[in-house]
Amino acid sequence: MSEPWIVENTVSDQELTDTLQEHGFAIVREALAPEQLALLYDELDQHFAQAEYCEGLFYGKTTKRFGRVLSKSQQAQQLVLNRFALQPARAILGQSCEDIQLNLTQAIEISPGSLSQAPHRDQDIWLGAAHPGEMMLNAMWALDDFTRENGATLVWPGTHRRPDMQIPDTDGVAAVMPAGSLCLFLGSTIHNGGANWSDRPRRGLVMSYCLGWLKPCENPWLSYPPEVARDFAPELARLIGYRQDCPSLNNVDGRCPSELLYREQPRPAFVDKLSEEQIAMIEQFNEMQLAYNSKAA
Ligand SMILES: O=C(O)CCC(=O)C(=O)O
Repeated sequence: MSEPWIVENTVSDQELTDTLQEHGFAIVREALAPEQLALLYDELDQHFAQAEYCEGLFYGKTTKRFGRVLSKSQQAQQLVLNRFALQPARAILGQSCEDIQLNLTQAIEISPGSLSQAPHRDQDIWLGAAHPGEMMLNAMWALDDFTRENGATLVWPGTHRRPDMQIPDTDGVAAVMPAGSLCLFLGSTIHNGGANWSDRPRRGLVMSYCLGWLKPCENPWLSYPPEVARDFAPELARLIGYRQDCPSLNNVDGRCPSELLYREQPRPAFVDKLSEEQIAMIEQFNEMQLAYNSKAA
């Protein structure tokens, strides 16, 4: 019998989001068409070959990683917008922000002989942030078949409900899935990269989404400056930070950063973006001032 966190690629957005929230993770089998996977693999292959091994206990000395993936692969740009990742991200994270954003893009190759990574929760990168809701959603795209032997991501179901991080005393569930499948896991879910006991590397691509008001892990504007982001789909450009949230978060000289991409004639700077409640409060305050001034005159 199939595990309850595994769904087919015919799943509805709602069912996928519910599965993810129930278990802290969900696997969409064969989320990519074979042709799309082949193109993605080809685009990333040379970058994996050139990438250096990481340093340190956490990243692992027998693991290769690289970021700035959207500049290296057009297919990867489409993955960010893929409905299986983006819709649950919007449904879950969108409850706590005006708009969500891309947290990082990271390609990961685990070499044969690698030990399991330390179990962790990705949301702990924002040390000390006490937010009651979810802060992050990761989409791990399997570029190779993920197996128990070759280092499939390990996930601890239900750990997204724990108030704090503890090293689990049980085995994690291996996200076993064919290449082209997707493992979604919340930033609050304990997981790690598995040990690779096979004789071939295991490649995966992580696209991570987070609340729009957090500092993203991968600096989006230096990774994708305006001359690069201009060629991205407008929705993708928004996700990497070319947007302004109410009232003025993320502005450039009082204007929305998207104007750096598309507008030859800039709009006026420092234009209010207020909620109806804020407008009503300011109007009331101004009426009070006028009444006071007319009495004093
Ligand atoms: O490679 C994987 O399967 C997961 C890696 C991971 O969780 C991480 O590096 O934070």
